[in-house]
Amino acid sequence: MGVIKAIFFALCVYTAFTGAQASPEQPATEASRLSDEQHFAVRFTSHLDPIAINTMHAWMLHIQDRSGKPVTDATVEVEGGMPDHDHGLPTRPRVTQNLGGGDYLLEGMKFHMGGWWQVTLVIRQGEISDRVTFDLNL
Ligand SMILES: [Cu+2]
Repeated sequence: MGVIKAIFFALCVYTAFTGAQASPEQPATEASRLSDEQHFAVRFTSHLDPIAINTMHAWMLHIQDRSGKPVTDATVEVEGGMPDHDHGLPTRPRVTQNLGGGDYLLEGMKFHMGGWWQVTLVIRQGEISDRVTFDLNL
């Protein structure tokens, strides 16, 4: 184990024991949310249910515009991490398929420890760019 990795790990263990209690109640394998500027309504469904630690899996995303019409030409980038631990996702998930009808396949999801995670999708459609954040308590 490299030094950086060891420090990172120690920090995670430390914060896991001293960590804030502010994490959300809801673990979720499915959730819907409006984007920050309300351009999009986004639903994710995890193919892994319940979401298990350290298990690579995929999510299905469904994106609608504010009138409820499926958004079929969006690009999506993924950010995320554990706010209490100050680290990001252990993988670099990305949308690998636009399945049509507003559905997108997001592959490479993995969470390497229990606790409060946030996953943010940066969605772009033409000139519009907006973000939606999902909270998960694993
Ligand atoms: Cu952590």
